Amino acid sequence: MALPSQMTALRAIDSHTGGEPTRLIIDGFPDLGAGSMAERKARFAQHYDRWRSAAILEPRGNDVLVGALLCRPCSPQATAGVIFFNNAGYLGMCGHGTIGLVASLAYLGRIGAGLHLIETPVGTVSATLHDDGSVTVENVAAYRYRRQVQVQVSGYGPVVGDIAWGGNWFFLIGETPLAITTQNLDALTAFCWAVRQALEQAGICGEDGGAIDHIELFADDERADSRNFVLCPGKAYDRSPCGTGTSAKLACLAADGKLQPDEIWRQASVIGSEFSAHYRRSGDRVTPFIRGQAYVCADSRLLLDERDPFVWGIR
Ligand code: PYC
Repeated sequence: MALPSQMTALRAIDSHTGGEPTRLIIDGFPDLGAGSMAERKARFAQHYDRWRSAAILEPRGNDVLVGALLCRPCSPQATAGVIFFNNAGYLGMCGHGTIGLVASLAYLGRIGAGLHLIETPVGTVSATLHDDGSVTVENVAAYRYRRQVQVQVSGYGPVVGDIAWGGNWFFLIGETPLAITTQNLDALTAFCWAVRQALEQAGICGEDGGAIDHIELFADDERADSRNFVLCPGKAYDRSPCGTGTSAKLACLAADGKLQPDEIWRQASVIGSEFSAHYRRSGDRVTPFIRGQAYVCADSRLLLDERDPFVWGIR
């Protein structure tokens, strides 16, 4: 159907990976030009940020959605480039989102089973689409930067956690004052948000000076090796076990000698979805492998009407 002249359309494929949604934009975005995904992400943030908010914020989206902009890759060997974004800004890498991207490209008939290279702003990852529809992401190298860092959290007292890189910066807390259950979502969110603010106020950041914008809590789980709660940068919690967060966890387990290379780690999320993960050594870092399944749940056109006062989202 032809659109009225005041309207622009974005074609979006929505999926969810273990309950965590990904909105893949495959058409209609402004051209970000050439260069690496890091360069294009910088251009996106500087000149086209309102397109992020139009695609992800209310009234078309919500705080939980992670956006993924499909880009032409630089390398002819790569299947795709991608820039991930959310309600608060941009992500370096996103594990559940990469699984969603691969499932969406398969739904579109653009790829088949096998190995695919995907360029992201923090490096090239590879993703294997299996015959059963599940996807294994070989993530960028992960590592623990600092062990057992103590931060004073207002209203909670001292909290201790590890700082690790899994494609984003994480603060991983083993001892939580709260049970990780869906009954506690508000309290878990408030605690993690307080930790995040305390880290910022104390000037504690990642090795490259980047904000530690993901807070991850762990507890035992009846079926999996561990259950987590991950608070994302825009204050939404991850419904999936978080691919980059599981990568950061693998790096900590490896550093502590608690998990051997190729040994399987089953990470459950707070809602009970699971990733199966393992790692291989890569110098002083680890290469994480994260396997999960995504389901496509919408194939739609987002319409941007220039007469709409909220055309760029409720910012
Ligand atoms: O799966 O890596 C991930 C992720 C990051 C933020 C939300 N999900």
